[in-house]
Amino acid sequence: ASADEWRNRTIYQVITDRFATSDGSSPSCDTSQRQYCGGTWKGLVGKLDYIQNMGFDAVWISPVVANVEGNTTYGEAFHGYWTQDINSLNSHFGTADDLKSLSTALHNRGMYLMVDVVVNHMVGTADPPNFSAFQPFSSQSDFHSECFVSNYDNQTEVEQCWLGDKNVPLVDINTEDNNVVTTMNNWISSLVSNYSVDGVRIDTVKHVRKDFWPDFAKSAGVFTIGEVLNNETSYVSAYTQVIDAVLDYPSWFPLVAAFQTSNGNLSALAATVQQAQSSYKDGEFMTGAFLENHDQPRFQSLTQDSALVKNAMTWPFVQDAIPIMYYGQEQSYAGGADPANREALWLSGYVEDKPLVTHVKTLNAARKAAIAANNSFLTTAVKFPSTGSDSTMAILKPPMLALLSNGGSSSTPKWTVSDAGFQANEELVDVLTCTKINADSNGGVTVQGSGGSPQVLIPTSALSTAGTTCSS
Ligand code: ABC
Ligand code: CA
Repeated sequence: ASADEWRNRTIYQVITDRFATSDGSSPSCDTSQRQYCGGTWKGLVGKLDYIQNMGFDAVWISPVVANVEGNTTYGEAFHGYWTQDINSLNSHFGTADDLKSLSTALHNRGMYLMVDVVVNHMVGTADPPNFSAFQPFSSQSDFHSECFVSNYDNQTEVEQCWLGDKNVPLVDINTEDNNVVTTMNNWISSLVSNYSVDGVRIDTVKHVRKDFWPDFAKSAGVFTIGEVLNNETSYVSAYTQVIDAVLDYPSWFPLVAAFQTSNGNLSALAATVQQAQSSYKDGEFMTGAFLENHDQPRFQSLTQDSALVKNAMTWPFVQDAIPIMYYGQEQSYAGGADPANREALWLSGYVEDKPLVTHVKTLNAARKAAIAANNSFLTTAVKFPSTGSDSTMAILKPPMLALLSNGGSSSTPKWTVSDAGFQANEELVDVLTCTKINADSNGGVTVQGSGGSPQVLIPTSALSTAGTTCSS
């Protein structure tokens, strides 16, 4: 699928090993041990109802190729990022037919498959690594010579030295070599066609020279979204020129900071978004917005305040980017830094009758309704009208007006938005509670909240066309 076809999607991110087992069993899974816990592609197929019931229409799975086998200083390669052979699949997750069945099962539901891929490195278990264990790059000359990245301000070092350490070196592929380039381009093209992949998440993008990426993305032939782990829009911006999209790390940092305490700075979040809107190739539209992922402590390890959690979770669904949610957030998983943030989802019982499952389901439905009601919703950049207070924030993307606050559960937020762009006296509904209010005679709103909860206002008329939440 093309970048344009991904715009209206919302993505559920899973680590295959931790999402679902083939037979639906629930083996124990101690994250601190960093071992394979038993999740498979077949298991995922069996749990697509759970994902689709929340309203997601795309699934991002962890890397699929064969990895380092056995134990290392940092455990086993259950996460899939320790490639040894790009031409074989990781048999812990199933067979080629299983992966094809996953792709087919998703497509039968109108959902997309996104696969995570690593180009930057192969992974060794000793120093120097055993180059002959790598496929198809099995000679030392296929790699940059050994040096570990230590100065992230030196871009040449970032691109040509190695990540990891001497215990588990991420042996840096020589992506300046023409044979390597051709092999990688052919590989991504086959991977996408063999498994009918709809989109590709590219790992460690900033660790490969920028001009490697356009041909690689073209060879993939589908939507590409890259990981550039940096908090500066000015740094990340350059990568929006070479692949379709980037994960929106620059706004992730202020997002977490804004909502993890009542002292968080909401205007810093808005300011970062505005910088990205004006400096990225397609503004914020071609980015992926997320609150959590497999590399960062879960948000609920930072705060347990249910109102702060709901506000922060709302953000990715009400702004310009493609929303991405990391599995387990809906079950209130609260693991800290890697590896604690990679809990097995089966231990939750996949219970659907839970507040955050309902919350995300409603947010997905509201987004769908907004898309249906305004055919320029997906290309209209969000604005941040003033609200009259530092602890509240308004996000306007017609026909949707999201009202967030970071006062927490014991606060009673109030938003006064004089220029919300609604019709005079128009009837609106907060889709999170199905409570109705009316715009004022200027199309603005004054909203008194409770319990620190966010609100997502949409005109009743927009909801009824979509025949969805709160419409009866
Ligand atoms: C393993 C263990 C860890 C242990 C580590 C040494 O080894 O699990 O507990 O601490 C995979 C696995 C990991 C594994 C690693 C290394 O491999 O998933 O569990 O860690 O063996 C991607 C993936 C990630 C994956 C890899 C490797 C890359 O999403 O899951 O990890 O294929 C860098 C890379 C980034 C990478 C990330 C983990 O490391 O750039 O692509 N993610 C600074 C640097 C960043 C750097 C980051 C790491 O530190 O600039 O480049 O990311 O912590 C902001 C700045 C940022 C700064 C942050 C901290 O602050 O703007 O630049 O980031 O203000
Ligand atoms: Ca590199």
